Amino acid sequence: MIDLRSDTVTKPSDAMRKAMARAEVGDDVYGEDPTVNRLQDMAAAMLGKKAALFVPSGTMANQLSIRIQTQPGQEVIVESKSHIVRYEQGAAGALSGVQLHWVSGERGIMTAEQIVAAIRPKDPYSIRTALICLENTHNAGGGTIYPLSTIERIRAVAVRHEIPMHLDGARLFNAVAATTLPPASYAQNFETVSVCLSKGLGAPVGSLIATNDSTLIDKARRYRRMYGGGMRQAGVLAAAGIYALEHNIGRLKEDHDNAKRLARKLQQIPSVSINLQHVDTNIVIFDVIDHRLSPTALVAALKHEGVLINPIGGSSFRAVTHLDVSAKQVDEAAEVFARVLGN
Ligand code: TLP
Repeated sequence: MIDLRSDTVTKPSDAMRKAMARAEVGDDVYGEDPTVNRLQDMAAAMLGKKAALFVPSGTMANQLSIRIQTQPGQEVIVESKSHIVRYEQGAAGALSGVQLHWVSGERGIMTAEQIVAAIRPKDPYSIRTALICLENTHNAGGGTIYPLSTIERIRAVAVRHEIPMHLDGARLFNAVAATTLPPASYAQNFETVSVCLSKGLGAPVGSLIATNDSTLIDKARRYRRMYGGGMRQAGVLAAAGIYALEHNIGRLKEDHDNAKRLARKLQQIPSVSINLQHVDTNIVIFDVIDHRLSPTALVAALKHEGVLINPIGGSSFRAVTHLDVSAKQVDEAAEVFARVLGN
C-alpha cells in the first residue's frame, strides 16, 4: 500500500527504534526525565527560544498555546481553513472559552491588512482580540509557506496592538527545508511556537511548544496536566523526537521533490485540475472534475489499486509525501492515478 493520506502515517525506522530503546528515562511530571529535558532544550535552541515543553500532540500544543494566552470571553484571530478551525473539535471554545474570528487567507496566507481589519476596537462594547494564530506551512492551503516578510508585517501590526502571536508550526521544518531560512527567523515573530515531531519528521508521537516566557511555560505545564497530557517515562518518545530533529529535517527536501514529481504526473491526467505553482512543500491538493465516480468511490477505487489518499471536501483531494514514500513509489502511485482517474 502506498499511503499518501498524510505524513502522520510514517513509522519509526529501525535506527529511531534503537534510540528509543536506549533512552534514559525518569518521571517527567517531576521534570526528571533526562531525555525529555534534552529534547526540550534542543527544540528551544533550534527555535531560538528560552524553553520548550514536550506534549503528546499538535492539537494539544495549539490548544495549550491558546489557553495560556487568552481568557474566556476573548477572541482569537485564525485563518478560516486552519487546523485550529477545522480539525480540533472546537477545542478553543470548549477548553479556553474563546471565540474564533475567521479570516480567509489566500491558500491559507493572511495579510497584515486583513489582520488590521480583524482586530477589534478597544471600546467598552467590543470583544477583546487576545491572540493571533498563523499556520506555517498551511495544511489545507496546500502546504503553503508563509512568506517571512508577510509574517513580519503581521508581527508589526500585532506589536502595535499589543496582541501576542502563536505559530502552528506543525510543519515548520518543511518551510525551513524549502526556504533554507533558519527556524528561529520564523519563530522570533511569535510568543509561542508549536512544532510536530510526528509528521514529516517521522517520530511516532509528540509535539513541542517553545517560548521565551518562563511564566507561559509554567502555565502550559499546569494546563498540560489538566488536559491529561502529563506523561511519565516519556523519554522513550522524546528519544524518537531527538532522532527526528537530528536526522530527518535535511531530507524533507526529498518529500518536496516527490510532491512536485507527483503533481507533474497528475497534471497529465485530463480529469485532474492542479496548479504546479501551488505545490510549495509536501502537500499536493488537486481536483478531479466531471468524473463518473463520486469522491468516496474514487478513494475506494484507488485503495483497491494500492494507493491511499484523503478526500478533503467537494471535488478536492490531498496527497502527502513523506519519508516512507520513495520516488519510485510516487511513480507507481501516479500510474494508479492515471489508470483509475483516466477511466
Ligand atoms: N494534521 C493532520 C490531520 O489532523 C488533518 C494531517 O493529517 O495533516 N496543526 C496542523 C497544521 C496539522 O496539520 C495537524 C495534524 C495538527 C496541527 C495536529 O497534530 P496532531 O494530529 O498531532 O494533533
